[in-house]
Amino acid sequence: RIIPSGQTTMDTLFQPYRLNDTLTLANRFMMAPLTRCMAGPGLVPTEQMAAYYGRRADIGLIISEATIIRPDGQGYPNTPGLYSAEQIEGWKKVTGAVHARGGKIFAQLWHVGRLSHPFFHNAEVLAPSAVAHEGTVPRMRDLVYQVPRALTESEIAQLVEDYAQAAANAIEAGFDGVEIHGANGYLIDQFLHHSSNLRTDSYGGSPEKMSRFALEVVDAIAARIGGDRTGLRLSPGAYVHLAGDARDRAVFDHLLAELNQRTLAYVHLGIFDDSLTFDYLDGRASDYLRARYDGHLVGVGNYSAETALDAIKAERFDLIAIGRPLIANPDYLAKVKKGEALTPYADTMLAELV
Ligand code: FNR
Ligand code: 8K6
Repeated sequence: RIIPSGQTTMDTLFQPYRLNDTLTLANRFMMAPLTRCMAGPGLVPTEQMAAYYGRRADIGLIISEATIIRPDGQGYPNTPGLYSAEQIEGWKKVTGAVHARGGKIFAQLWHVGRLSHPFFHNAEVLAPSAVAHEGTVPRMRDLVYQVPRALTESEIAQLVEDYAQAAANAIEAGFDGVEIHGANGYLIDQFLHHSSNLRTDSYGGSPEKMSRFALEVVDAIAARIGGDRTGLRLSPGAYVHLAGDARDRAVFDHLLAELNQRTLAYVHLGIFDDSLTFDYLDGRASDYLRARYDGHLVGVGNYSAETALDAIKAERFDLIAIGRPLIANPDYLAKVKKGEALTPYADTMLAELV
């Protein structure tokens, strides 16, 4: 019998993948975190969200939509939270639906920093430095981003504690772990880039100091729930919400060397298209991470199952996160397995949780 070569090689993606002693995934696919702005009153996850995630439970590891750790971390309407008892109860429906179908799910922990707006919480907008992001909140064009107030060191300590508490809440809500959102120009990333971090105290001014907040969050969460249940998303190449600077490279060089001294579940690139190249990274952000990070690396950004397989065979990364195709195809995995055509993604699909 002749086995079509495409099918046998595709098997690589469908084999179980061991992350660590705690977690073995059913396959190498992850669902990329996808903000859907569909949480209910009190930013509580809904039954519809539980059904939406449950339909995708065949994916090796689902990363939830970004979920705010406290009210002033919000930057978009109806994004879910993980700081109230009601939110924890709501998430139990989601994790229950995924686990009932044999799946695994991490919560992505989020604080948007300077990309917040008092419209959402009536509080101050806080960030590493008093530097505004120029522009307006997407889909809420009347809301102009403000000049944030620079965090004090004691406020930073409180934030670290709030991340750790949200991680503990995630475990209480039944999540298998958390992914720290350190990417895409949000709070943690704002510390890691020179254009948004002008501090001269122990959180800015050198690669070590600029990395400090990210590492404190990693360490506090790992101490609370275990490094084996903790992932981290990073955008070493600035491509959205902040400007890149050639000096940022030294920050990520330092951060990744420090991460190699720790045990995490994985590092996940944050990007929309992995064909993007960055002068100061000498190419693609994924290749830069691969060269410096020793642990499991998750690739993402405009990949099909076929191009992901090629990249994994070339050892460019270990796992593949799929975003937009999974919005359009709840049955993505079954379709790929059978070689069926996928429904193309369109932005209009964001209006509904299919
Ligand atoms: C995203 N992305 C994203 N990233 C993240 O870290 N947290 C999030 O909540 C979101 N939300 C989000 C919403 C929507 C509607 C889109 C399209 C994207 C980025 C996402 O995880 C992924 O990196 C990109 O979509 C690229 O992967 P695909 O879509 O090309 O497979
Ligand atoms: C290049 C854009 C970078 C965006 C970063 C990720 C944030 C995602 C925000 C997506 C918003 C989706 C809103 C859906 C609302 C539907 C309302 C009908």
